[in-house]
Amino acid sequence: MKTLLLIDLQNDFMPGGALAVPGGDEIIPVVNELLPQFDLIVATQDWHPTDHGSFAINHPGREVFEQATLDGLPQTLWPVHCVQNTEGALFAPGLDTRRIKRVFTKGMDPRIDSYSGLYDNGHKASTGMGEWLKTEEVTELHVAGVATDYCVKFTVLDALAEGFKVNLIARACRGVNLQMGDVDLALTTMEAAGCAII
Ligand code: VGL
Ligand code: ZN
Repeated sequence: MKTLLLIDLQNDFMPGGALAVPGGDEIIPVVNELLPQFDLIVATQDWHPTDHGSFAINHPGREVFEQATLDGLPQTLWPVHCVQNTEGALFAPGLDTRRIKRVFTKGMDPRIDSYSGLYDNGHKASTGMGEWLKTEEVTELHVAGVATDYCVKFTVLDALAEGFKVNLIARACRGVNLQMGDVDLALTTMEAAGCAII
């Protein structure tokens, strides 16, 4: 089963969204064009409650993009984004979702963030994605989506650690680059961990 994993292609990560990823909309047509090459398409959705601990607004006196601590882990404080059942959490309207077989939501526990599509940032709870892919006898993944330096990176690293062969489709990914060079660093980190950047 040639498998494509789409990370967080949601309105809030598109230009004009609450946590816009520069050029995020440019990859939608690229992804649509890739779909026919795959037998199985799986997606993640960032899916936060309003009281989520990654939102700066839930840390009185703290600002967006500051560093904080959440559940004992370093945490970037984000604008309110991808709140469950809101417009911003929906898949980008141009994305052809018809062949997405499963969607795995993440980030529902207010006490911890979940960049990876497989586990929360503390590796305490699984989303079920890795287990499900294994029951489907998937051994290799192609990954596309946003953000290269957050959810894409941590999904790739967890998938590699779970024993999947992972290919990152670079032209179908975009990053935040909160600090200059973050995307390049993410690519280097994924490659060093065994991911093929294609
Ligand atoms: C993401 C920051 C916060 C992502 C999600 O999809 O990369 N980044 N929540
Ligand atoms: Zn989030």
